[in-house]
Parts: sequence; C-alpha cells; structure tokens
Amino acid sequence: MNSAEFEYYGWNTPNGQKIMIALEEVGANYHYHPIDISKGEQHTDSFRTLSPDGKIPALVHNSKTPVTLFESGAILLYLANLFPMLTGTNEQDKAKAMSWTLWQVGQLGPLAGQFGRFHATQPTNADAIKHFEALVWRCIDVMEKQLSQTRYLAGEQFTVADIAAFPWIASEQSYLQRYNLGWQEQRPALNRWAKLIAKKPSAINALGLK
Ligand SMILES: N[C@@H](CCC(=O)N[C@@H](CS)C(=O)NCC(=O)O)C(=O)O
Repeated sequence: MNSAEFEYYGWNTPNGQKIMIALEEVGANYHYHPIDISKGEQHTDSFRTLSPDGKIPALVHNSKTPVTLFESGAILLYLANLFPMLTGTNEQDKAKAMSWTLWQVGQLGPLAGQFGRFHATQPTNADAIKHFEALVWRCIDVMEKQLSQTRYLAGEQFTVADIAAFPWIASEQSYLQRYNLGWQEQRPALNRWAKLIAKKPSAINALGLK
C-alpha cells in the first residue's frame, strides 16, 4: 500500500524544480526521491524504467492503476489536468497555458541549457556563446512583451506555464542567473513577474527560497 499519492523523482535543477513547485502549489501528498545527477544516478536501470532517456524529472501517480510519466512538460500538463487550479478557467485560457508550457519546454529550456553548457564547458568558444546568448535574449523578449500585457504568462491566472518558466529564469540554479544576463535591470515586466512568483509559498518551499 502506497502512502503518498505521487512519487516524484528529481533533483534541484530547473526541470526538477518545476515539478516540485506544481506539487507544492496544489498541496499534493508526494514523496520526493532525489536522483543525484552529479553522481550519475539518472543512468541506473531502475531509474530508466521510469525515464527511458535517463533524465530527471519522473513522476508516478499512485492512482488505482499507477501512472508513470517522464518529461517535465508531460508531467506538468498531466498535473494541470488533475488539478484545474493549475490552468485557466476557460478553453482559451487553458490553451494559452498549454502553449506557453510547451514553448518553455521547446524553446526557453533547451536554449538556456545550451547557453549555460557552452559557458561552462567551452568558455573560449565566443561564437557559440554569442549565438545562444542572442537566442536566450530572444526568449526573454518574448516573455517581456507578454508580461507587459498580462499578469502571468497565460493571462491573469498563475498556471503551469509560469511554473515551467520560473526556475529557468530566476532560480539560483538558472544559467541566466549564474552567468548574470542582467535581465532584472533591463526587463521590468519579467522582473515584476519573477518577484511575484518568488513570493509564492509553493516556490519558496520547492526552491528553499528565503
Ligand atoms: N526535456 C527534458 C529535459 C530534462 C533534463 O534535461 N534534465 C536534466 C536536469 S535539469 C538531467 O536530468 N540531466 C542529466 C543528464 O542529462 O544526464 C524535460 O523537460 O524533462
């Protein structure tokens, strides 16, 4: 008999933080299984049965028939389906939340990831760093424009889309923070949004913010 409704397998990186913020936000009963990616624990056979690509996060929902998921976008959308408070209230709002979530997974995340990877492993490769930095600024500007029109990414309600993007932009583990892009000073709407989310108990609990 399982005691928790969800088993969350992750680590303190942006893709893992997303899931923990979502679970905290809905007050889910979950058990955290740390997978230390610095020690290669993501490559074990047992973890790969949950996440075939050997990457965190993964989630098991201990429903009547247990459900296993990998890929942070799939997990967030699954949770949003279970907990409507994580999406907008009408079909258009829900569609926007879904669109921005998949934008984060397909654009912001991978581009920021490559930007950080080149900074960390090939600091003399100025062309690659410049290339990915420009693409990251493009993402920042897409968000800035949206957030200068609406309170949150998908509209006036806090949704999975904000949960997906926040750790990539503003958590301590974000490459944008680590390599100090300066978006805080240069993009006021994004800064307002990041400060708003950093005050939420779910983000504070998930990220250990003070
Ligand atoms: N597309 C995946 C990316 C997951 C991902 O890149 N996870 C990283 C941590 S943030 C990881 O597990 N890295 C370890 C590795 O690649 O070996 C998702 O959104 O869940």
